[in-house]
Amino acid sequence: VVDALYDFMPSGNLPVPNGDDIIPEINNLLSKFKLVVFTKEEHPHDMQAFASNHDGKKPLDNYINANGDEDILWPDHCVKGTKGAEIHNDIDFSLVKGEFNIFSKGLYKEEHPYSGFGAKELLPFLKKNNIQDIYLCGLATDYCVKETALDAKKHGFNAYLIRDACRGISPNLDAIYTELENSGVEIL
Ligand code: VGL
Repeated sequence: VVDALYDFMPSGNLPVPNGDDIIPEINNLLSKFKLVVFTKEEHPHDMQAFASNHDGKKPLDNYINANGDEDILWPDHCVKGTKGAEIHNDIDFSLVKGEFNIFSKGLYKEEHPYSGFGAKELLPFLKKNNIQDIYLCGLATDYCVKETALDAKKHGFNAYLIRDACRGISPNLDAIYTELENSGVEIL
């Protein structure tokens, strides 16, 4: 469950349209899995990916990140210790029959990983648990869910995206679904 966090909900600082529609879908899914992993972002205030930390820049402008790649500047979001960085409270953890774990990413100002595998402990954790199939949902389809799915394939897992339990920032996600399918991610 990728980044089902208050700042990505419709009233948050980086709202994903209808982002809260995924919550009942997630609650319907939680009991079906042996192991449930939630990811969350926990950014410092001085995050380089925040437009507010660049003079004269605004959200959605481009910048060159610490790796030398062009990337997008975002409004301040999921700042560590704020409500925006919390998992939505209507997600009912008690429905998980097996184990659940929470992994945090984006803890350092230089790096804004979109992928859940940006939490470095995630890959060894999944391997240790002999996981082969990863079913993905959460926010946002076109950024963090997509990158997590692509990384899952890269690391040799079977990856399935549960479409109704995701929402995207862009109103048209067709190109995202095509890119994912071309990379071997199955869209359910
Ligand atoms: C996300 C943009 C910026 C996401 C995170 O969770 O998809 N998108 N930070």
